Amino acid sequence: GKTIEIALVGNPNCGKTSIFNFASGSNEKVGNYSGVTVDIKKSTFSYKGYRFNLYDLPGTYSLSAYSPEEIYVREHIRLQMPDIVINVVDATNMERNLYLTTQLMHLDVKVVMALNMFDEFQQRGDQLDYRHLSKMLGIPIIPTVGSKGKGLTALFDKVISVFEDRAHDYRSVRVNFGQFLEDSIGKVDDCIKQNNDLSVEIPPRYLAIKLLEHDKEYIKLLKKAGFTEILDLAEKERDRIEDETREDAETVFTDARYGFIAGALRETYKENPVIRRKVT
Ligand code: GDP
Ligand code: MG
Ligand code: K
Repeated sequence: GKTIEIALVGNPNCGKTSIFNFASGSNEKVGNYSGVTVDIKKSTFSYKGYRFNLYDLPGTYSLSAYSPEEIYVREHIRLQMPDIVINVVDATNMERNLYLTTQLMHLDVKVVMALNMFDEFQQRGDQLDYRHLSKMLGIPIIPTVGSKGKGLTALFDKVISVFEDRAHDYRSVRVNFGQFLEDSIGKVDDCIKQNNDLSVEIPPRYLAIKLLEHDKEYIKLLKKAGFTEILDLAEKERDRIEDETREDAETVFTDARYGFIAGALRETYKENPVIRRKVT
């Protein structure tokens, strides 16, 4: 049969290891990830005639270059090139969890979302039109309860169908950063594309955004490889953004991502009007 390489990606404590354990029949410890070393688990099992190679990656809130976990996850995606990323999302904490999703959307990888903690979400009585959200994100969404193994059959069926769907355009939906930022992204993106050897390894638009955000690791990588033209242009465009907005460029992009998420949730999410919870 065919082999599908799958990476579990999500915030800490969203249920990745629970899903991993249920799927693989293993007995890894669940609980807070607090190690200094980045250690990942791999499991291989058969499902409906496919061989699944499943990786349980460390929890991350973003894909910036600020922590070893974040660098590990994005390097795993860049170098291992999983066929499918399962983005595990805590349904009780959509806004924060979707931040990582907006980063995955630019990585040119096929994503299937496990809308986990769905039991807790339902107990709250909130409502989420996840089918609509799925269309807005361009990502299939399957509700799951990782700790009980619920929804995992539907999740892995979806993994197979997305894997087999050659026509599936996983680049169809992207965060639109608005004309001002898109102008800068476009220029850097074009410059990267002119260097073919670079754009095969890292999706050009994703790299353009990261360079504009002053991502230390990618800047180091490009410096080492001698791509000064790209770096100079990115710096010029970053200055333009910071002069105009009077903010740090990374903050500008972060705000734009949260703006996109807020817009998507405004259209799809309704809090239970009866129960008013205390925000902690
Ligand atoms: P990870 O950090 O993403 O690997 O998350 P874990 O799998 O370690 O889960 C964190 C905690 O959430 C554990 O106590 C799990 O038992 C619990 N958990 C995982 N999935 C669910 C779920 O769908 N519903 C509920 N109620 N708890 C869950
Ligand atoms: Mg874990
Ligand atoms: K954990």
